[in-house]
Amino acid sequence: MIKIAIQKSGRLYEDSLRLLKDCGLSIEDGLDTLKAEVRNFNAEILFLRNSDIPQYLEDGVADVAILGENVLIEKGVNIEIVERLGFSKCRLSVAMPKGNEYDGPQSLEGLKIATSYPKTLQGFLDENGVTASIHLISGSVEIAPNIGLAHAICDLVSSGSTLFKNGLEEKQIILKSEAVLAVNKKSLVQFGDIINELSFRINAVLKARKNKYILFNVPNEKIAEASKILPVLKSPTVLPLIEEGWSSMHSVISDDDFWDVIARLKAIGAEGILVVPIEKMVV
Ligand code: PRT
Repeated sequence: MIKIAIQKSGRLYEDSLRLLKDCGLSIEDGLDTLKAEVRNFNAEILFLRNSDIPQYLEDGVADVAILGENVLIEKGVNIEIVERLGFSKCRLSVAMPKGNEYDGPQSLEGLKIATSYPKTLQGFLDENGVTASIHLISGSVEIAPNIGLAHAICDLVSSGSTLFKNGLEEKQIILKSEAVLAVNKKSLVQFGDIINELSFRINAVLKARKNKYILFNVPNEKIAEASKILPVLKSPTVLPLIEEGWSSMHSVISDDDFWDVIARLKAIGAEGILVVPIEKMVV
């Protein structure tokens, strides 16, 4: 049985649980807040603090985990990332009070920078040959410049509204992060089959989320043109309609191409365009 760690509560919790459930794992909603059984998969779920997960992975308490890549990098553990999961996206950035000049990393020379990510920040400073003093704070980093504790901060940013509210400007992105599926390398040897099965299912769910199934009708003479518009997996399915001279075409399109493809199909005379979500996608 493998032990899968996810965040106990916080930004990653709901998306992590939903992903595992979409992969068909039937997770007991028991009273135990530390772990839950999975009825139909050879696994157990451990609910842990996101920031503690790297250590639990490294110690082999958990075999696999869903966690923020930023904490893996900060802890510097030797853990393998198997999948990037596309949620909880953020960046670790240096920010300074509005109006402060910033002409690159050298502008941080001699400054005091408050952060909860000292190792990642130190790595960035070293790479750029900058000497600055790092002030470790565990929460509410963004108030540090306003209370005179630091000249700059290095913290996670997603919408940017926390920086804005505190009169700070994002000056330098140090790291881009998202939720990842990470695995202890020893567990990969011991439980390779189960972990590969989990990774395969996650892949199928993520691909499905990024794509839509599209169906539409076109005059037969437009089939070739419509095929060129569709960025298809192989080639589109074409079925004759009862109405003489018309066909129905089916294909898969990515969310990124969606509006562009629809507009171009309409322009060549496609009608009755239906777009349907895909539950799982195995290619
Ligand atoms: O206690 P535990 O260790 O489980 O979690 P936590 O309380 O330390 O973290 P939590 O739940 O807040 O975040 C968990 C993970 O979510 C982080 O490690 C990141 O991988 C990811 N994530 C994504 C974020 C953000 N976006 C984010 N915006 N984590 C924190 N923030 C904070 C940031 O620190 C700042 O205070 O949100 C504020 C900025 O947000 P914006 O939208 O105003 O820019």
